[in-house]
Amino acid sequence: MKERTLAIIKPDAVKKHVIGDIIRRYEEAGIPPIALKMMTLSKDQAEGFYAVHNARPFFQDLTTYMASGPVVVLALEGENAIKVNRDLMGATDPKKAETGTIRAAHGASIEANAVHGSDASETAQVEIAFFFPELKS
Ligand code: IDP
Ligand code: MG
Repeated sequence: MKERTLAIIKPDAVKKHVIGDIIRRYEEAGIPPIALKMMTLSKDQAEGFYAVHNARPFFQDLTTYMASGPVVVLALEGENAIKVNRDLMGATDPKKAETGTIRAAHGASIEANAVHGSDASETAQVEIAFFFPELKS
């Protein structure tokens, strides 16, 4: 099924100059971007985006980190885009991520782990609307 997912190239990956490598992986996996923008999140935007995690002990660190520098936000589209992207990303902790995944290649730590990807179709819809309200299904 053709579907959409939201990805974010996080500040650590932007600083490492691997935007191009990461977008190439999306394209080669059949989930090219249909919308993208580079921006620096405010702390408020980062907290809004990660609101589901607001009870987690790392919430303050995570949202400070996500607002620490430019990110690239992308809406990706393709067959099974949500799962295809989660498989491309690898495990949350780059040390546990499978060889060949984005996080294994570029993640610096469990927090600065190179990319975000929606985890289910409901969250994908909410997350795409958060950054691309103009994008209609
Ligand atoms: P995911 O990005 O693989 O879906 P989530 O559990 O949804 O992982 O966590 C959201 C983000 O919060 C992670 O990508 C990572 O940046 C950060 N994070 C998750 N667990 C930890 C932790 O134990 N310490 C610090 N940051 C974490
Ligand atoms: Mg998640």
